[in-house]
Amino acid sequence: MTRVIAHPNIALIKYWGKADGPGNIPATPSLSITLDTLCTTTTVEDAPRDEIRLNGQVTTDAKVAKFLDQLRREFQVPPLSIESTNNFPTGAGLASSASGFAALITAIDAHCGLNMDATRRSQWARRGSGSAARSVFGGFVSLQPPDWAAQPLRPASDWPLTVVIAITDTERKTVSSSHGMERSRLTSPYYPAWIDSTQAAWREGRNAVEQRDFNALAAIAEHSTLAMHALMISSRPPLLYWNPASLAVIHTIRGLREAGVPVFFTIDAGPQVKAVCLPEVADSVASSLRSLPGVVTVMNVGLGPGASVVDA
Ligand code: 2P0
Repeated sequence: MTRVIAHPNIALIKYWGKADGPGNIPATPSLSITLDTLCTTTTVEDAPRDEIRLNGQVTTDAKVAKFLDQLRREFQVPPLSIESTNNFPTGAGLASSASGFAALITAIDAHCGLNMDATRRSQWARRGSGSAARSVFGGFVSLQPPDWAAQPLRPASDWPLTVVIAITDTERKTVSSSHGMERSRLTSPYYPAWIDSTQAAWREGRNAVEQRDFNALAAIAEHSTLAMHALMISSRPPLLYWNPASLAVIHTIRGLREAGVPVFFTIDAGPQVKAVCLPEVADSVASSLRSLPGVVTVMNVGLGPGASVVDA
């Protein structure tokens, strides 16, 4: 039996769209922060046949089945019982597939003695889910060409930030990210502009992280979020993930920053809004967001480590 913990990550420079061809290669580079507190715990053990349990329920997950098929084309992997539990809502824009696949490949690698280094694990995690490549590492992480393995930029301890997560809906999303990306690629008139502009945004984000320049990171991260959602909204049919509470949170965060509070927002393929801030303002940001109508829960989380084996 091998048990692994991995944390979700939040992209500050977003990935939305895939390159042509195999390997689940993103069309654009991205940059993220790995969280603490929220986690996926995955346990694998030998079994007579594959069995997957997610949050206590037996499931037939097509993405996991495809992942195992691909892995078995290159490695000796026996039938496995895989049990994966999230301590946060699954499939609701909180990056459960990122922590999920980072945990899964780390657990299988350790359990079956595949001898992968972190770079190889990141590339394999990416095949399961693009954003999962980044959850193999902690702190500030970049995912870029040419090898499309994630690279750690700075450990969490180098630049402590707090992420105040405003949950506005805990339902599973109705369109998966993979389908949403394909829809945007095929139907949005803005898709070419998105592809053209993301390289420069990624470089700007990387420089801001290298220099620990909060205001520069705030400006480019909010721009990346809004550009991605403009792309989503301009798809046909539209991918409109925000609800009224999401918009109220955006306006509140913008108002706080105009008043000098070091905080910015980021939003993924769901209605939750994450407020990234310096730790000293986190409690006051959280109480501003908690009082907004439609905000169900607010959680403060820090930056955390990469995927690791906790029990073998
Ligand atoms: C990201 N997202 O960079 C972006 C921002 C959501 C919005 O990566 O198809 O689950 O499995 O590669 O990684 C979510 O998509 O998609 C995602 P697949 P994934 O974090």
